[in-house]
Amino acid sequence: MTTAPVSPLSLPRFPRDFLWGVSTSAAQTEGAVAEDGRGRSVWDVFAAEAGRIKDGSDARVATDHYHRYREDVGLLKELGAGAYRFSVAWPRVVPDGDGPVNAAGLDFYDRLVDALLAAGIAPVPTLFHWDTPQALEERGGWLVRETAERFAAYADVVAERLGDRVEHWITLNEPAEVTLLGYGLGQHAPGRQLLFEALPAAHHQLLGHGLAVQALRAHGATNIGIANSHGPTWRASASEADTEAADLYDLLLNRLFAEPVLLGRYPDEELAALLPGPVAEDLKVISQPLDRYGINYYQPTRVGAPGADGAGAADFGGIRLPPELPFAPREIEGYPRTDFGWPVVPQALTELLVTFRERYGDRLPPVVITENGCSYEGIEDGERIAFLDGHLRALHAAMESGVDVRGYFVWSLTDNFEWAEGYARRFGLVHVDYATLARTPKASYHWLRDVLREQARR
Ligand code: IFM
Repeated sequence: MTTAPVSPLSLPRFPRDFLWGVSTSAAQTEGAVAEDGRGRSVWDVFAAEAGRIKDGSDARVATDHYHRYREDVGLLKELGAGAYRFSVAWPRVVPDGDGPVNAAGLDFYDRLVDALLAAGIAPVPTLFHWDTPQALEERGGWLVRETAERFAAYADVVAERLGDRVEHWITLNEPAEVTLLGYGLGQHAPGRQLLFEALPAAHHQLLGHGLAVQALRAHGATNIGIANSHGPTWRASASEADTEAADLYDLLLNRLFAEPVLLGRYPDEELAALLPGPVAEDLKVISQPLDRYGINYYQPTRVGAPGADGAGAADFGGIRLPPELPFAPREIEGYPRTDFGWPVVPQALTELLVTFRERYGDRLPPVVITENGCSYEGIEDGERIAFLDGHLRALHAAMESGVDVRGYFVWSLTDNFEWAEGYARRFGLVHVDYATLARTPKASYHWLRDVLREQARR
């Protein structure tokens, strides 16, 4: 795809105190998986199994952020980022998920936070971005309640160490993907294929979120959010069957993760009845007030009933759905696509935000877009510039129509380990040569730097 140059000067003006940031995660960037006492994560184990990662790679080195974080902080500073969302690797801090704390692991985040603050960048740690300690997985992982409790204990340890300097906290990243891809379909770690029996993993992550909020509050935290992945669900047609299928998909991927947090209830009673434990009591913990609601937005999804013409012809950006599910993906036509095959639909971000405001009203805290980005090859990445420009305009349109949005984080700072896709998908503003680990800012990095300068000047 070729794109015309988009001037950084032509974007509408965002509020002065708008938080401009960039997101990454530990498992995708840090590497150093066996250093300084880090324990094993489910992703270490999963990636070591033949056939799990499409290019046969793993994240033992990744972008070597663990050793090169100062260079990465330098890139953030030169970019003009106001905030850096990274994740803390649970197995680096509590190697077995339970038991002794690894002081050397905590020291790394201590150094990173100090380096960010010295560069004038707000640290935004995410406590869980998919790297469950393997030892906990062997005791049932997120399928069991104990993992939520261990997560809260770990949150307490991190808050104790970093809480004097960190203002913004995120508990979980995308519990929907962990549930669907990790426990439902087995395409991500821990590789379980439980279909609807994966639902306890959703409940226990949400409970872990609520318990972690309590732990963070006990340390005085005043800016806490969750990063949920959301996107509009478009029905394949107005037929009853397609409408039902799309509604179910929307319920499972959007409402199942938003409503316990925002409304204190599950969107469907039959579904809630499948969940383990004292669900009504747990929902009180899960729905404590948040200061921010993080949304990771990438694309809308078009869904219809299975079995009809065209059903199953599409996949969800590399994710294969088994035919026995009661919904099936359909192609979204008429839009450009990223190299990952994801449709580029900026206006769906406006639609999503307006829908959330209409659905949840004043139960929706101020929103932060905690991830948005695209995978393209090349350093002259005009397509990424067009993507970011389009999505920032769509975000601004939602704000103009009254949605309270306080920040926007690009996924991602550097190219990195894209889970089951390995290193084949490049989401970075900065190119990484995986043979030398050299970082080279792409055209989109320079463009965003100019956008941020221009926004700060106005
Ligand atoms: O790389 C991932 C990230 O870890 C979670 N959100 C989506 C990104 C792109 O697939």
